Amino acid sequence: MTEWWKKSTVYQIYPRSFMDSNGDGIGDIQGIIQKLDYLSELGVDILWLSPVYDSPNDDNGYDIRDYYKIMNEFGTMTDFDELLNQVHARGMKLVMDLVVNHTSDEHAWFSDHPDFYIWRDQPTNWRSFFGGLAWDFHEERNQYYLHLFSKKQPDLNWENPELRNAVYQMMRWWLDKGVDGFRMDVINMISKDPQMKDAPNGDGSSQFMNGPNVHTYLKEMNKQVLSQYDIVTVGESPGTTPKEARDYTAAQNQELNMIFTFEHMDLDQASGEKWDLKPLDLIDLKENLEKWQHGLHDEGWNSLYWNNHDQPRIVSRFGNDQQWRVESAKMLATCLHFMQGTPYIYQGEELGMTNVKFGSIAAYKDIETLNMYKEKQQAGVSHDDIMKKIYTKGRDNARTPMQWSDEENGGFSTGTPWIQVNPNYTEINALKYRDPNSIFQYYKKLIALRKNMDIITYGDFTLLHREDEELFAYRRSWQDETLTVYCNFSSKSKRITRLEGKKIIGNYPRHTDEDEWVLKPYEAMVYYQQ
Ligand code: ISL
Ligand code: CA
Repeated sequence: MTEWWKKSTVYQIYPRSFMDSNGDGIGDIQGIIQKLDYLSELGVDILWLSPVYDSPNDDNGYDIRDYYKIMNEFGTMTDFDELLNQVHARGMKLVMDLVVNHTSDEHAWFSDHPDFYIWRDQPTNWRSFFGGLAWDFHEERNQYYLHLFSKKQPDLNWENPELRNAVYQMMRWWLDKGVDGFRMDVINMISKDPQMKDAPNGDGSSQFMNGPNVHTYLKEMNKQVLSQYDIVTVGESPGTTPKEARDYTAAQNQELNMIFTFEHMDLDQASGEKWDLKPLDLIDLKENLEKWQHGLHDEGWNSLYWNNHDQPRIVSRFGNDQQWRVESAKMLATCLHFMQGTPYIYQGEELGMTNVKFGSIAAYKDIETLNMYKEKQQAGVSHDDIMKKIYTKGRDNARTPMQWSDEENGGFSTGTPWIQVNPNYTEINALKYRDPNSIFQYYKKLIALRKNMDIITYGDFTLLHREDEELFAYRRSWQDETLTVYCNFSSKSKRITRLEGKKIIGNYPRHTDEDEWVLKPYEAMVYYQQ
């Protein structure tokens, strides 16, 4: 089968916040259908939907109650089938989120098939990702069950072959319907070390991330399901090194096509805790991405992303969301999209949407944020200090509704949105997406260039100006072609030496022909030479 996904760009939709078609304040499938022409115009190849399955929404759909049913708030299976047809009719593909490390505790399996879950008489000291102990006591059974995430997300027991078969059957059901692949939620956590033991600081990750049988299970899944279809797979895998990533993604291993890694998302934290804030050192970012570019160049494949529904907005994070918002949004896009791998765009990134600062904790909805607020407050951290963490890293930064227009609620809903719209919707919205200078049009060009230039897909990667703390520059080379990418990550002007060749894209209209060139604030430019 061809590796078509190597030339594709993926667009992630968080359905709850994308477009509300019926005024109940919650985005839905008909809303997505209304916006397909917009996405098609952007030129993306694959749409990835965050979970749309039936769920009590303890974690916004990442707690699935029924894998075979669409969440009522989002619509019906008929709406879903229409969406799939409409996506295909536009020559795009549709990828589903597959959440099979855990289910909701309201899934029928939790009572009918308790042996599908993980039970112990005594808990370990592991902490859950969402705070508190990762074990909860179940009265009837008189035992503890494991939940790496919320207590309404019990972990599945992949040691049980019956459970694995039930998962594979469900995957086949969706693939037979015609979906084009899966993004697999925390798939590197499905195999737990059977000896589960207490861990320093309650961090049990070495006993469940990339655990003892994970490759056996993925090879089995590949053989029984994935290899039978022409699809794309991407595994979400926190705590994974390039070596482990090769094991998951090298073609001959027959597991997954690519994975989401996290190292570059953890560079602005001072410790293992995401809320322990630290400013980004650009050299760390450059060296980290260089390591991944080299690590997966000949074997395996990278996914490229700055944003998703769990991360703050990149323009507020590594760019400048004030004076240089448009410039820095385009610069960040340039920096990412000329690397080797499959790029992912998260809804609103193509508009340069920013982080949000709600004054009151009551405006926040994310379980991770709310649990953290309570824990820190109990530990004596001041309200202001906690809010600063939320403003910088909270997941709701990415989850405020899409800003379609300057109308009420940013054109997202005629009702009351489930989470407030970022008040900057009056300035930042999709109304002028056809303006040739818009961020949207810039992304559109990047997507088209990737399709037309093999060097972007196959070329090798060399970091330039390694020591420079403000400039991210690199070269791609393939056969007799080279691409030179220069990105200024600062609001200062930077003098550089003249680049040879032809400029193929940049976020400022001009470039001088003098011997000494100056990069403007957040300027990005790419030169092509043959
Ligand atoms: O979001 C995180 C930190 O802020 C991560 O720890 C995140 O929980 C982890 O990357 C796993 O994420 C995925 O699984 C979670 C879900 O809450 C996330 O939205 C999802 O992307 C549990 O299903
Ligand atoms: Ca709705």
